[in-house]
Amino acid sequence: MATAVQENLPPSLDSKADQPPLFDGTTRLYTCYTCPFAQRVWITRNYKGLQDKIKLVPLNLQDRPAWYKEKVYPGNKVPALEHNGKIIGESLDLIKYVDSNFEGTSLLPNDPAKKEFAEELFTYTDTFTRDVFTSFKGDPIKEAGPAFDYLEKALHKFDDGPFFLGQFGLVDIAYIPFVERFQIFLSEAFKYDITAGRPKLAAWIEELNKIDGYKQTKTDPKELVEFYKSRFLAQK
Ligand SMILES: N[C@@H](CCC(=O)N[C@@H](CS)C(=O)NCC(=O)O)C(=O)O
Repeated sequence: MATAVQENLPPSLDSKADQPPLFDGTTRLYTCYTCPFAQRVWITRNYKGLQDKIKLVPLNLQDRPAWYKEKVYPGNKVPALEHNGKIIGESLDLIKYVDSNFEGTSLLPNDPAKKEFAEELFTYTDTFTRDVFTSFKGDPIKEAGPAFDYLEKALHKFDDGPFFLGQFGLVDIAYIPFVERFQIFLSEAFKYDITAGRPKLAAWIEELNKIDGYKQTKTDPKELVEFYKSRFLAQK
């Protein structure tokens, strides 16, 4: 596994940047370094050792190039993947797509009980993020608790490893970009430690932080706190 590759990350493209060639046979991940959805695909790519197969094309979302919506992805969001003459979006679809269409360690289990639980957890991601984001406007200690308890309980289900399905895989990748941000912000803005009284969640985060393919994708905590403060706490 080529997970220890330390990449020089390319600079983000803004509205003045030229469009990279489209459909020239290169596989490109249109991304943004601070986007948690795009981070899911970035981790998958890194962990599978696909740094040379999938080229990062980071965008500055605040000053987005017009060609992105017009020529590349009408949805105008990141992530999007250019592969085999097509553009594909949606992070949860993309992590599964990258896992099954490229070489490298498979990140979904074969065991039917684990497969079923994986789908349940993929489905819960939107509820999880919505509930926690909503709590920022109220009392997160009370209102976000159940969402983190759900994860704690889920982490108890399989005991053959510290990850959701025992071994590291796509379910962990789906959650970690959000849990990373929530942990930083809840601690900084509300003095709320999401791992207190949740030993499985604490161990899960600790184990993830040993994975190079993830470490390289982590967001800048200071920038995140400023961004979330302005977005969620400004009118309080
Ligand atoms: N459901 C999409 C959400 C992607 C998304 O919302 N990305 C944000 C950045 S974090 C974006 O591109 N926002 C730009 C916009 O909405 O104009 C996914 O899972 O890929």
